[in-house]
Amino acid sequence: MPTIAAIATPPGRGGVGVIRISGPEAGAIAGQLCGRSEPWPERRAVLARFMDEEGATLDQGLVLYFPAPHSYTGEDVVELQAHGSPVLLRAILARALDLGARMAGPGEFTRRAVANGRMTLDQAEAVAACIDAATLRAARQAERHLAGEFGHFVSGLMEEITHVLAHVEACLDFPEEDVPAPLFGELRSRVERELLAPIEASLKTAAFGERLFQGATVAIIGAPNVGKSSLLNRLAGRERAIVSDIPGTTRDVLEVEFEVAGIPVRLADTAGLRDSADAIEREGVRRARQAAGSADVTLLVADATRPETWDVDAPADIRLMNKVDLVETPGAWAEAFLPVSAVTGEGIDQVVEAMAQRLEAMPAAEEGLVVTRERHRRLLEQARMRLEAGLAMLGDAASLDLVALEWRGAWSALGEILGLGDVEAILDRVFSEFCIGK
Ligand SMILES: Nc1nc2c(ncn2[C@@H]2O[C@H](COP(=O)(O)OP(=O)(O)O)[C@@H](O)[C@H]2O)c(=O)[nH]1
Ligand SMILES: [Mg+2]
Repeated sequence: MPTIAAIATPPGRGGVGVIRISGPEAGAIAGQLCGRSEPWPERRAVLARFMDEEGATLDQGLVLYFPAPHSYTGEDVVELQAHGSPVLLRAILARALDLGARMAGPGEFTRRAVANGRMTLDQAEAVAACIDAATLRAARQAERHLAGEFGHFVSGLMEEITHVLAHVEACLDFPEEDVPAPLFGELRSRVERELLAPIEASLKTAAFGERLFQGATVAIIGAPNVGKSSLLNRLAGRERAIVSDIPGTTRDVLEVEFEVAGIPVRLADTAGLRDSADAIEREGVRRARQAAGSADVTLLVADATRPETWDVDAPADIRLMNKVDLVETPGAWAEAFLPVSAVTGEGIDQVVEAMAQRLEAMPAAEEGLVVTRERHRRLLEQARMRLEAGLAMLGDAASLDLVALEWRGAWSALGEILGLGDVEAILDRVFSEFCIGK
């Protein structure tokens, strides 16, 4: 294995910047870089000077040495903590490359950790998820995955399949007529109870889980001047969109990020939908329709003081009746619209609640482990399909070997979540999404 190196901290200036080196030459390269001939003490910070090829000091910092196998990658790892200057960090990295390290590819440190059995593939994905998490709720889920909870769930299912298969294999050894009849019923209920039920339950969390990490989009649409921009400002908790009593003020789509039940949401304010002679406003209306078309949730806003805006049939996920502070009693719209006021804040909590429901956010209190990645969901679905295919054929001894084939397929699909199987191909796919230095 060649020794690899990369800057592990993000681009830009900071108090500290870290360069990571991993591989058999890591200690030696760091030694030459710092002009140190004696070996590095294990996992203890050493103050050192980082030097260029002429021996001139580039920077001072700390060196941490983690010998194999007890390191992040399972190889010898050195972390150089320099000052967080991009210029210095690049110069130190260049020196490490001169001394024989190779520039690490995206996610290569974590990939080596997987290859060396330091973590399973789902845990490696959780490393990326931890870093990418945009909300605390997402970060908490990522941490549970990183700790191996999801991997534990999956390997539990695999173990159960192995037990079931052992029974099937045992029957295969019987002469056909001797297979005890109650066995099929037992196998069936065991597969349903111990495998299909938990897989089903976890798949139910996937829509929420994927949104937790990828985020969702919500578009606010409606006629001009109903208070769309005011509502966006209210929901986002700050003044972002320009509010005015002049219809047609908002033209371009304006997005703000905020959280609904821990899900990162991009909330889009749009131009009021109307026919306009103004070319720019017309383009705004076109973009508004486009934003509504691609949004996960659309919020249609109407104005309690203007009955012509109470369009009950307009397609929308949630309908809001704004400016209820201006009317005494709800109008004929009461059935179809949630009453709100962007000015007083009335009804805003209910809007957020309605969005959370639409986004299938479960209450945080009941939150179990959540399926967070499309890759995991697809493999769980595949496992479910193969388990069901096996069940459909279960009934006579003659087809038992076909049943076993399906259930072995289910086992492999689950194994792929953990990175078993055609390892290299799976790793290529997963790690292409990583950033360098991880
Ligand atoms: N009284 C009252 N006025 C509102 C409310 N929401 C918006 N407005 C007013 O309605 C006008 C249009 O608001 P704006 O947010 O620009 O509407 P948009 O064209 O739909 O984006 C402005 O004068 C706002 O101050 C509300 O809930 N109550
Ligand atoms: Mg507006």
